[in-house]
Amino acid sequence: MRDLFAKILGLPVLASEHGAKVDDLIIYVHYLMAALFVGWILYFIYALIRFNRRANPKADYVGIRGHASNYIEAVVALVEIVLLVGFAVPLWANAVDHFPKADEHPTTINVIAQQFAWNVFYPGPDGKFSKRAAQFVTQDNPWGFDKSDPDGKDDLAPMSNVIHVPVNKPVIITLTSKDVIHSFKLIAMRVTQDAIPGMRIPLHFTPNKVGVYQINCAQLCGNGHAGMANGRLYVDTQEDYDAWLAKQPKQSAGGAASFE
Ligand SMILES: [Cu+2]
Repeated sequence: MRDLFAKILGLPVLASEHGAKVDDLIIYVHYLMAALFVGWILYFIYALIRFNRRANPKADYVGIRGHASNYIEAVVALVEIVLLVGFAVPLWANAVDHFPKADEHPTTINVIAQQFAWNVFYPGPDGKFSKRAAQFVTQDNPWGFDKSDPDGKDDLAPMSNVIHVPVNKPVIITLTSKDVIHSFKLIAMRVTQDAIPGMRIPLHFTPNKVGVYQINCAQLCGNGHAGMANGRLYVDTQEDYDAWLAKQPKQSAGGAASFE
C-alpha cells in the first residue's frame, strides 16, 4: 500500500530505516488533504445549487441554524491532533532525538559545510576526532587541527563532497559550517539538518539500501549553492566500505583532500 501511494505521490527513493515512517506520515497527511479537497468541492457544488439566485430571490439575514459545520470542523481538528500527537511527535522522538548507543557501533563522521562543498572527516580506527581550534588555522591547516592531539594521529585526510558508510549500521554525522548557513539534505535517507557556523549539530540515520545517493544543500547559501548537489553518499556493503576505508590517506601523513 505504501509503495503504491509513494508512487502516486512521486516520493523519492527511500534507503533509510526511519524513512518509511516519514513517508507514512506524508501519505497520511495527503489522505487528510484529499478528504478536505473532495469535501470542499462537494460543498461548493451543494452551495451553487442550494443558494442559487432563482430559488432564493430574497437574502436570508439569519444564516446558518444547524451545527453540521461545527461537527465537521471538530472531526478535522481531531484528525489533525491524531496526526500530530499520534504520529509526528513519536516519530521525532524516535528518529531525531533517540541517538544510537555506542554498542550499536555507529559510524561517526564530521561534516563541515562551506561555500560550496561538503568537507568530510573520519576519525580513523580510534573513533576519536582531532581537536580543532581557530588558533591553529593556517594556510597549511585550514581546518585548525591541533597537531599535538594524539586522537588526530589516525584521522583520515579530509574529503570533499563524498561520504562512504556501511549499510545497515547507524551513522552519526556531526554537522557545522565554515561560513554561512547551509542545510545538509540526504533525500534518500529522509534527513535534513541546517549547518550553522559556530554550532556542532549531530544527526543520525541508518541506511538500509546499498547505492549512491545525492547530497543536497537545502539552504540558499550563495552563487554556487546548486553545486553542493554534487555531494555523494555511498552506502556500501561492509566489505566494500572496509576496502575503501583502508585505501584512504591519513591526515597526519599530509594527505590531500580525496574526491572519490
Ligand atoms: Cu550550501
